[in-house]
Amino acid sequence: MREFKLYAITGEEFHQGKSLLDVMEEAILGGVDIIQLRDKTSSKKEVFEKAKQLRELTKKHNVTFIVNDHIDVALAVDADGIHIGQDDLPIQEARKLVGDKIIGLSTHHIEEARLAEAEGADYIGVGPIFETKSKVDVVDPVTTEYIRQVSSEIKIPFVAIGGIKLHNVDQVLAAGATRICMISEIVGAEDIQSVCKQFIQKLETKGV
Ligand code: TZP
Ligand code: MG
Repeated sequence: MREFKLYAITGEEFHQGKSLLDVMEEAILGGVDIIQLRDKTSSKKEVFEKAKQLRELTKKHNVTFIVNDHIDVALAVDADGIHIGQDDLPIQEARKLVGDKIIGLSTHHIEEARLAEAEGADYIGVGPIFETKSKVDVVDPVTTEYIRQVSSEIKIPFVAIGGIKLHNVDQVLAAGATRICMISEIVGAEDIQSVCKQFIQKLETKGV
């Protein structure tokens, strides 16, 4: 898959009245290089409509586009990939459906990371690093210790997620993360572009 470092996920409950497209375009202009549509409440049809719009936006800006959960929607809009969790289809089955599209998998433990790599995930999510209110069924924070484990052992790309803010991202980078993913800190920001640029600067300062 194409290299990425700043990953934004939609979270419309944080969008402060701005449209989904405006929020994600601001994030892209701020330097986000991969976006994910994550919508746990809308109907399939609504998710499809949003995915279609985001596909167009990401094409225009040459940014990678991932759909959470809905493999059929990802295929219908020709997204670049899907993101699934531990309770979704096994990787091998998802692979049969999506072919060479990107498959990302959320992991919370080194055993899950090892399995994801063995089964052919293209990248893994590593988290939640800190406490977060953005995910309802979230497990306890895995802490930056899990980042250390993954960065020393796992070869496929990984992205740190969960409760990451400008004020704590240094700990995430110090533990070995070179890719970071946020919902609320980016899409809920007053000035989204500025927040993204500050994250990019932090990544660049660490030599990423
Ligand atoms: N997966 C693990 S934590 C999380 C997801 C989707 C939520 C991250 O949201 P935030 O607002 O960046 O903490
Ligand atoms: Mg899922």
